Parts: sequence; structure tokens; C-alpha cells
Amino acid sequence: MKFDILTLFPSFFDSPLSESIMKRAISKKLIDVGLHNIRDFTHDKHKVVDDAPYGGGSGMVMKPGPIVEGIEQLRRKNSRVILLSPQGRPFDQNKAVELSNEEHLILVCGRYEGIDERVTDYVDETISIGDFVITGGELAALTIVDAVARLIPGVLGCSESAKEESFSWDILEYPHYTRPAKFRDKGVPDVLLSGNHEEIRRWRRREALKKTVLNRPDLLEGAELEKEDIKMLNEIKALKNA
Ligand code: 4GY
Repeated sequence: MKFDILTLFPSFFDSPLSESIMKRAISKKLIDVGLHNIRDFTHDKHKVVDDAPYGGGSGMVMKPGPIVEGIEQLRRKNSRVILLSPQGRPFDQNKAVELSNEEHLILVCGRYEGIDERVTDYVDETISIGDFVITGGELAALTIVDAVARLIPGVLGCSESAKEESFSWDILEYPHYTRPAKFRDKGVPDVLLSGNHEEIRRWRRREALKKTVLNRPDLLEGAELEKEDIKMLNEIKALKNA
């Protein structure tokens, strides 16, 4: 899969892409990341990419011209062009799976106070990585590259298969433990050392449900739960109320 990134700071991506999984994915040619400076698509002597906002207000706005020219030069028949912005549709694991089936993603990173709204007519969609503001779209683009790349067959080691996570995203993951068996004054739940796989499975499910009730009750709204889950949830709620 090819990613082309339009940014004012192409070097921002050098170090994240030169480590670990991403580095290996690139050297194995499972992914290819092209970096393109939006400033290179200007035509004026001073390579201006921003200007004051119409209507007044503070800060600068990214001009549409250089970004749209960049998109037009990179776009191919099978490209999907994505603008990163807090005003976009929320990114999630389902979207990552969907994007992992594309051949070519063009990711557009903004800076300053915002991007001229007319750019949205030249992108296929606008995506937000969350309800917060970061200083530029670069970290958002990297998040998408990472979440999508790890779903491509061969990118992760065979020990960690990524595809399964997306099937059941209605509850959070169960807690993990590794050696040492005693850390400071904290032990490991006995059941994990018991060798009783059915008990371990039930314990993990219950802990996952507890975490979900506590941290992400919204996930349970649309969840398809087994009879066993509903029984566990009722027990968890009874414990909460006690
Ligand atoms: N959240 N999800 C996000 C962001 C920074 C001004 C437009 C986000 O995707 N991008 O906060 N981006 C802004 C900075 C220009 C992008």
C-alpha cells in the first residue's frame, strides 16, 4: 500500500518511520510512504502557503492553491484523499480496516489556525483522530499510517495477528500480566497461574467487561452480548451498587 503525505514538515515523519514495525514494513515493501512538501507546490518567489483569514480573526489560514495542486499531482485512478482535521468524522478501528483495503492513500496535513474550506471539495473525506486539537495534522496522519499499516498482512510478526481485534470492538481488552509473579507488593491474579483454561477465559471476560463498564460504558450500548456476558454484567453492576 502506498501512502503519500502532503505536509509543511516532511522531516517530521523521518524518525517515526525509521523505527521498528514501520521501518520493517517499508524495507519489506509492504508499505511505501512518499513525503511531499506543500511549499513545493507554490509558484511565487517567497513560496507563501498561508494568509490572513477573510472576515478577520487571529492566526493564519492555509491557502487552497498549493494543497490542491499537490493533491492533483499525486492523485491516481485508485487514490483516496483524506484531510486530517478535528472537524472530520471520528477515526476508529472499522475505518482503519476499511482503509487497509485501499491501494493508495493521500493524507493532507494542515498547520496554523486552519485550512481554506474550499480544499474539502478536492478530498474524498475528512477524518479526525479525536476530540482535541494538536498543532498540525502530521501526528494525525502518522496515527492513520500506523493503524492501517499494522492491518496489512506481513506487517506484524505472525505472533500478533491484528485482524481479529476489529471483529469484536464492543468491549475492551482483558488485562495482561507477565513476569515477575511479584512486582513490588503486587501479585498476579491466581487464576492466571492455575492452568485452568476455562476459568482463565471466564476471568478475562469478566475483567474486560468490568473495564468497559468503568472506562467505556458507551461501547456496551451497541454491543452484541452473549448470555454469559449479560450474567457477568449483572453481577458487576450488583457489586458496584453494594
Ligand atoms: N484532532 N484529528 C486533528 C488536529 C490539527 C490546524 C488543521 C485531529 O485530525 N487532525 O487536531 N489537527 C489542525 C491544526 C489545521 C489541523
